[in-house]
Amino acid sequence: MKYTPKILLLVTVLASGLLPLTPLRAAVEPLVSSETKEHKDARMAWFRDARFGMFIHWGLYSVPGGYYQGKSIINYGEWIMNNAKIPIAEYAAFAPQFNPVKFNADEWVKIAKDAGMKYIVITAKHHEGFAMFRSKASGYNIYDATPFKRDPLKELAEACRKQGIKLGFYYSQNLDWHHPGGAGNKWDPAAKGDPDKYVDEIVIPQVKEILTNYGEITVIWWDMPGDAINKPRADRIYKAVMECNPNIIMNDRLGNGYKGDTETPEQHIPAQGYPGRDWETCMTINGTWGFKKIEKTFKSTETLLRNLIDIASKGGNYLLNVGPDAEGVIPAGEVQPIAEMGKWLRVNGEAIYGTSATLFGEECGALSATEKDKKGQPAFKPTWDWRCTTKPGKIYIHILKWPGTSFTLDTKGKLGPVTKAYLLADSNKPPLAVTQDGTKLTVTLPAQAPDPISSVLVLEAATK
Ligand code: H79
Repeated sequence: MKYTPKILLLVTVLASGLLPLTPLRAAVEPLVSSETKEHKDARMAWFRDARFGMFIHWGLYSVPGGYYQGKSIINYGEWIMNNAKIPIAEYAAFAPQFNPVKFNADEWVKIAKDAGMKYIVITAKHHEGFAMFRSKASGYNIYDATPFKRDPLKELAEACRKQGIKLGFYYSQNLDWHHPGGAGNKWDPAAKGDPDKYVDEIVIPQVKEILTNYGEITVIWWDMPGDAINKPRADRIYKAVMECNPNIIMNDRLGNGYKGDTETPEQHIPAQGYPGRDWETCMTINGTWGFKKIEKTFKSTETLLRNLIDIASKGGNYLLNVGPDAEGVIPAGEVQPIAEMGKWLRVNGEAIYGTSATLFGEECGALSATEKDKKGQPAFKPTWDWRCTTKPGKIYIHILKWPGTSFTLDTKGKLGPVTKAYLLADSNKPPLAVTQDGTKLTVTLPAQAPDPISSVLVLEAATK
């Protein structure tokens, strides 16, 4: 069926159910400030509850898997075309070799779900320019240019809907090393072209395809703004997105002053989060986003869980990446630690999902007096004793370093009398002894931590 954009907009708004019909977000973002706080809160609610999502980088780059002409190419696997300066025609010859017959959307979604992730963001098109969906706008796509002849995004969208996981799409709007007029390819003259034509004939039609052919898409994740996206082009792209789904969550990487809904720190966790802004740290489990055969070292469950807890304590989300291979299999080294995270979340998820940031902040660490970071600013030195998240009437202390038989906290006057204290991991949750002396709170703990990575102490008290 073919819908006109106006009808589509109405259908999307009606289908989104709980959100009020007006005011919609304006067609050009600087006017978005007219959106009421209530509307924005309703639009962001699922994202704020989710806290943990799966990023999937999957593209043609999984075929070379980090190798070109028998040599291992340094840096990110999805950047191989650029890093090895592979000519367009030669790179496109990976397409006939791409036949990921082991791809199983239900399995991928189950891996995310078992890990405790609430949403998936997958690369619909990365900088290489290859669409991972059936596209009428460009034949350079997985359905038309490979022997696979399937649309993985369609299968993923169906699996997500079945299993209750939200789906978002990453789309590289500026860098496109394949299509003429896209930015970034300075090594092959065939990339030269008119950026307006590129935006109007590739970006906008493809964005409309991914936002209308796959059911409700909840996130649009731009990346690497730059040359090809001047202000009028950014405005046209944004307008197209709003026509497709005015309730979508958009990140801060479209370019040209578009702030979007989310800050997107990459490969790091900011010292204090972004007070007053929604945010999401995206991070790899190994050293690459896109699959590389050479990558055999993966972050530990402990590191990943601490990151998730740290991020939640600062009010953010963790978008953790997996990079499936050319057969469509997510590397076991990535599945294993996230499955362990899921185990922890099944016991302790109450202290992560739908929580708000810490009442304190100093427990996260401090700026170094001597060391500088890459930008020459005082380096932030995290400490890993405990973190705090909150819900109305409850304070969760994530104890990372078990203190022995008692936990002491300076409440700084931020909570009222504690009416009950217990450990989330204790199945029958026997109350723990609590003493409060002014702002000094002491909780008696068992000698051994229930969980070697993090045990959650729940304090029931009013917060101020
Ligand atoms: O999609 C993932 C990355 O490919 C993309 N953003 C995430 C989510 C990203 N690519 N690059 N960057 C972010 C930062 C820039 C890195 C660069 Fe480089 C330094 C580009 C060129 C020099 C890394 C090193 C890539 C090639 C060499």
